[in-house]
Amino acid sequence: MSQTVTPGTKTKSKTKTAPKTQRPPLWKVILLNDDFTPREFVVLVLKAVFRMNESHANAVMMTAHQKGACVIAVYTRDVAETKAKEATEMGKAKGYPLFFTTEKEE
Ligand code: TYC
Repeated sequence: MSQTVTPGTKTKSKTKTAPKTQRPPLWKVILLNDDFTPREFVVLVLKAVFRMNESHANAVMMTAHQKGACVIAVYTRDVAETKAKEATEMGKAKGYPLFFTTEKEE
């Protein structure tokens, strides 16, 4: 069997296949509301650990305050877990119940 192939011409099926490069799964960091941590302290932690500016940190803090929780960012699992732990520890060091958790993004 013979087939003429023009250089640079695709002879295979045009059906799209999944890319070979896999992106790592992402994990959400979630801020939980509580009745004790001062609002200003939550904002301070969001700015320090999650590199948020004042207005974004305020908006995120208020969403958690009003709705009970707020997804604040997505990272690879390692980074998400490290930041959640670090931020929770900052509250703990001051005696506050401030809590950050992580969840896999589906
Ligand atoms: N609810 C707290 C208060 O009224 C403030 C707060 C907001 C705490 C968001 C945690 O994730 C939080 N002092």
